[in-house]
Amino acid sequence: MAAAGAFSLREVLDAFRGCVTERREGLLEPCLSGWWGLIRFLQSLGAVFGFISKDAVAKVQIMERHRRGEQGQHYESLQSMVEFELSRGPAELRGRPDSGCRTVLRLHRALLWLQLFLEGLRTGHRDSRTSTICTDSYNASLAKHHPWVVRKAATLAFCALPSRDAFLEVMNVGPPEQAVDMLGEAIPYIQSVYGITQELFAQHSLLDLP
Ligand code: 1PX
Repeated sequence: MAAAGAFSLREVLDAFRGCVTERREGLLEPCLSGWWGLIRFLQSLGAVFGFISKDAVAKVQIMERHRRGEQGQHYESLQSMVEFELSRGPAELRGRPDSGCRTVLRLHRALLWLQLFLEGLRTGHRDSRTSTICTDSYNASLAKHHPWVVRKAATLAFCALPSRDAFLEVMNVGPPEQAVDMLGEAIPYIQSVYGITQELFAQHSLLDLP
């Protein structure tokens, strides 16, 4: 159990539990709070990850601006956001670098990385290298959307990751076995957020927004 007030990854991953409603709607606010927690965790891992957290912060802030803006009511759920942004016409949507759909798509792709990475951590051996798990998850997900220079910088940063057991330790969920159990509980929620977003974006042909 994490000490009171200490940062624990459990609360972060728990935030993703509240993202999908019974009607399979994706709620934006709990997702964004989950993202803030992940970003804080990433920042605690050191300055080498600064360029990654900076990009994630920028994207979460774009989404918060939409949610707090004049059209905020349309940004309550992923479904209402897609409907609203599509209603403005596909040209407008494809031409906007700060559209909600495009921004969510970037975070959505990163969520696939997270899912694979957490699953790799969960099922890895005690002495597995976190950097290898991270690189494999990255190559199987986000890497195909990134240019060479970003791939290179990301892969270099991954080398700074601590060993698997030390990593499970900094998650601050208790001893490694307890952290592994927590991951087993949390991963399905992340999969569910990923699944509904993938389905929604595929249905509206939004999976390749530039
Ligand atoms: C228990 C483990 C928890 C670990 C938490 C770590 C949270 C990581 C959050 C990463 C979010 C990354 C968002 C990236 C979005 C993206 O693809 N952006 C690119 C495209 O954006 P654009 O607007 O130009 O279309 C952008 O070019 C990205 C630049 C930065 C590099 C992104 C590398 C992503 C690597 C995956 C995360 C690695 C974290 C490793 C630490 C465990």
